[in-house]
Amino acid sequence: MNVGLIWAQTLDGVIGADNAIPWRVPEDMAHFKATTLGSAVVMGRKTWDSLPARFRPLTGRCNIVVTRDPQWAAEGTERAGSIIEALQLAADPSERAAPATVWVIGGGEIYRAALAYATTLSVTEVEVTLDGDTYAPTPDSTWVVSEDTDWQSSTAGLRYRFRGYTRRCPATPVDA
Ligand code: VY7
Repeated sequence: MNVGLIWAQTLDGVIGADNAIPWRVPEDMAHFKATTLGSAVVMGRKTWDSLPARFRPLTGRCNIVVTRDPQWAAEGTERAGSIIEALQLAADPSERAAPATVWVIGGGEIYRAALAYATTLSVTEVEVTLDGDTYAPTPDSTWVVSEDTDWQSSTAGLRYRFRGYTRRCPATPVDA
């Protein structure tokens, strides 16, 4: 099973402020929906809370929510106590078919914990600078850009571009 991380960020790597996305780019929401449809999505409990109630659970996707609270439950979701547990749950489902890809959809704490297990990153860069309290993880040199679009203009005014990354195998020293 492929593990992907998908996020949208400002030029400085801000992904959130006060538990919300501090810009509006409808084309990115459409890209997010099209990319994740038919997959399992893993999110942290704060990201679950940030979704407007009418959009929860995200339709057409298996919703897995990570929380340390063993009592937490919400209709249409599966609960996991850690990222590892969430990925295992996505890979070995008891009541449904295993999806080809699991998309980790946020937020900051979950992206940082999931980066080590990921094979793909889908990053939308929004051409804006603003203050936030939550940041995207930083892909290290094992990540290579596999897709890079030109800047596109949103109907909402801002420009945005899509960038895809895949992991190359880490360079290890040759035996002596
Ligand atoms: C999160 C919403 C937030 C507020 C209002 C509506 C990339 C995005 C995310 C997460 C954009 C969101 C929504 C949009 C998606 C709809 C449901 C309503 C759907 C991410 N690149 N962009 N995000 N929804 N992780 N990565 O806007 O959601 O998919 O059905």
